[in-house]
Amino acid sequence: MVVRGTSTFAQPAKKQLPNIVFIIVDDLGWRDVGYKGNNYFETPNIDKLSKEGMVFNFAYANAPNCAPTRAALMSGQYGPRTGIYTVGTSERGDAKNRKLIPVVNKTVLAANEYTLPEALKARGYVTGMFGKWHLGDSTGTSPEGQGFDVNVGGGMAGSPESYFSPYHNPHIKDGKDGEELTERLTSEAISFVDQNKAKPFFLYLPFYAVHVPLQSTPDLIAKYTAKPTTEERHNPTYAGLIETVDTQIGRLLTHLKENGLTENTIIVFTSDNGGFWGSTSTAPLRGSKGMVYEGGIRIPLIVKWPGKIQAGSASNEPVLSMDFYPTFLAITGAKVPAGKILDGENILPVLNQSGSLTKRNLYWHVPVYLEAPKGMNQIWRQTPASVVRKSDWKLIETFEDNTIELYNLKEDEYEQHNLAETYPDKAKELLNDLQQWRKNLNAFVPSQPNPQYQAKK
Ligand SMILES: [Ca+2]
Repeated sequence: MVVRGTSTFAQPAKKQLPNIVFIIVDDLGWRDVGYKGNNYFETPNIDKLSKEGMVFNFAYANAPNCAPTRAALMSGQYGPRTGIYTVGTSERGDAKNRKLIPVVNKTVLAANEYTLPEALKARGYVTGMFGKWHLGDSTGTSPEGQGFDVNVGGGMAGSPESYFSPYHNPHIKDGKDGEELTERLTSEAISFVDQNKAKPFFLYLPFYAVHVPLQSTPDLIAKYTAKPTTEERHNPTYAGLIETVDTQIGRLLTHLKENGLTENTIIVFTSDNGGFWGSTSTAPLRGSKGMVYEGGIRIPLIVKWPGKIQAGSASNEPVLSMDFYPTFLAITGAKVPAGKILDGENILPVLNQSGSLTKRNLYWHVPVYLEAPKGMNQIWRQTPASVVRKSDWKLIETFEDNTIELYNLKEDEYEQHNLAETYPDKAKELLNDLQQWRKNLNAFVPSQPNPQYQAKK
């Protein structure tokens, strides 16, 4: 019998909806954290978080660099739908070295894109972002235009001009000289929590750290200069940046605890691409930021939700940045307009260990050129390519010479043995999947020769 006037709905009341805190550290490599066995960098707060939630061993960024991953996170879609494939122009490097004409890249997420913060806001969430946006800076495409009630620091910039005030950032008022940016963004986030703790809130905390320019305080640089280093991890300034991020995450989590918000808050900790070659090492994975090998796309990921996600658990399920959009819809009951396409999958069954995901392929489409950083001793980090991961298999199709690489990630996590000729049927199967996926999404494939190209003699 239904009694009128009493609440018998399964849908949680708005004040019972879980808060969401989404922390994304820029360019943080998959092993730049203590809980992954790194003993040069010190991340005690992040390590503690890893014991309180679920750690993902095969979390992937949607792209090997910043803007396209953020576009996927906010839109819930693959690159061919948003048109955001890279940072800035796709015609990086020297024209005479580019065999093909790459895709024309978009740098702004379309104003009419129904974003994750818009969906959560419509569900009754207060939404705030503190840090790097990188997806637009005009009416409709700024953080405010895409669903954030509060924005501190977010515009088109992909990196800070300085980690110390004055920041020269039009979206954040300078503090006293020498104030540190990561600490300031965290203070702003804490104020946001204080002002909105009675309501459900979505706190998006995309730190500018640990992206270049590498800057830290003299005491932290001195501390890490004095530490024994390894061949791969030797940059004390980068280590200082990481420690500052960790300290500030600890401060935020303590603040949530002191305000009784720990139990009803989901915490996500992740990165937007693999570690940057100039700052850190992704070894023993192959490649680094900007490349489609595992080192360029594998990222740390922890999700904590007391009572719902088992503390100290781990998952080998491959997941992508864009999976959080449908996951948060499932958790909160937020809705999207009819016709809105979401390419990701709700990973709640993995998080609460109630089931498994569909047998899906993961795709990356990078029809762009990305030059190698100075000192890397190669021309390109990445030439136009496409990738599919199917179960333990990963196929990379590179368009300049139509080369195919096939790796078995279970046997060969470090992508050392190209099995394309050993298993031609498997290569064909994955290539067919990849080509069909590109066709379904009407993805641009570079094929026009670049008239400026000069073949090497
Ligand atoms: Ca990045």
